[in-house]
Amino acid sequence: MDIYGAILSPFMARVVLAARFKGIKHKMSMPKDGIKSPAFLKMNPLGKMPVLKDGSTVLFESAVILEYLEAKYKKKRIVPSDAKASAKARLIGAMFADYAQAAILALFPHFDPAKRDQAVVDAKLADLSKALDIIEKMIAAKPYAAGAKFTIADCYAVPALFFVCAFAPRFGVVDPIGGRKKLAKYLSKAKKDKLLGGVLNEMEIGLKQWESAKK
Ligand SMILES: N[C@@H](CCC(=O)N[C@@H](CS)C(=O)NCC(=O)O)C(=O)O
Repeated sequence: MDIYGAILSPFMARVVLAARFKGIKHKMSMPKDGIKSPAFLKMNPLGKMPVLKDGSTVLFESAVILEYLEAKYKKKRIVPSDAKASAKARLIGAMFADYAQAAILALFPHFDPAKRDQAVVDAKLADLSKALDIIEKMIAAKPYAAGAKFTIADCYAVPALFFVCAFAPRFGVVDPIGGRKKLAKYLSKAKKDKLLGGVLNEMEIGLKQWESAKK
C-alpha cells in the first residue's frame, strides 16, 4: 500500500498513525512531481495530500481513508465497537480536527505580522482557546485521548496538537496548552509513546525542513 504525502500535514499524519497502529505494510512518500502534477491529480483531483493507493483502490480525504483502513484491517481497531465508546472517540477526534486544528489552519494566511488581519487572528485564537477548553473537559488522557486504548481520537489529536504547539506561539500565544492539566498530561504521555512520539518527532523534522525550504 502507498500513502502519498508529507508527514508534516496533519491530514497525512492521522492516516499514518492509523496505518502504523494497525501494522499495515505501507510506503509513505511524496509524489514524484508534486501534488499538483497531472499524475497526482488523476488520483486526487483536489491536488491535496494524503492519497492512499491500495492495489486498484485509490482514495483521498483522510477521514475516508481512515474508514477504509478500519473496515479492511479489523484486527486492531481504532474505532471501539461499543456505540458509546465509539461516539466518544469520534467526538474527541472531531473537536481536535474540526475546531482546534481548523482554528490554527485558518491563521496560516496571517503569518506575516505586517500583512495580518488582527481581527481575524483574534477571532481564530478565541476559537482555538474555546476548542481546547472543551477538549480539556472531554479528553481522558489515561493515557490515550479516549481512555486506556489507542483510538481514532489519537489519530486526530496528536497531529492537531503538534500544529497548535508549533504555530500558536507565532501569533503571540506563548503557551497554548495553558493551565489545561489533562491536555498537558496527554501531550507529555504522547511524546513518550513509541507510535505517537515517533510521529511528533517526524512532524518536527518536517517542520524544520519546510522552514528551511521557505528561506
Ligand atoms: N479534507 C482533506 C484536507 C487535505 C489537505 O488540506 N491537505 C493539505 C496538506 S495539510 C494539502 O494537501 N494542501 C495543498 C493544497 O491545498 O494545495 C483531508 O482530510 O484529506
